[in-house]
Amino acid sequence: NDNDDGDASVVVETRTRTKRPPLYKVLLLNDDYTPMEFVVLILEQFFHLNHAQAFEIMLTVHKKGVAVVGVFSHEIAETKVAQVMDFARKHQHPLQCTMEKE
Ligand code: NFA
Repeated sequence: NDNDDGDASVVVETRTRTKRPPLYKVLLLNDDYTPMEFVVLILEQFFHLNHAQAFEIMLTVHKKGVAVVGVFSHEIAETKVAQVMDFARKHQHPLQCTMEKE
């Protein structure tokens, strides 16, 4: 009656691997036609950057051709890309915005 009668009290511990969901970089691409002020406006409106940060990133895209404007979950990144592409299209600017896995 002391719980030692052959009952195989074996505890099997399985290791749980907790993996974080992948993150996605949202990229803005340079072109020759979209006005600088329009790009700044987009960065302020959709990425919540202050004017100085928005201007700085706009200039980086202008000079380097591309820049990361933010890192998000897949769903948020897709939404940002869609918002930028819709807004640019609405104003007939060729601005391109894409996402890629980090
Ligand atoms: N290269 C554009 C211009 O000279 C400005 C621009 C910056 C466009 C960043 C797209 C992205 N008007």
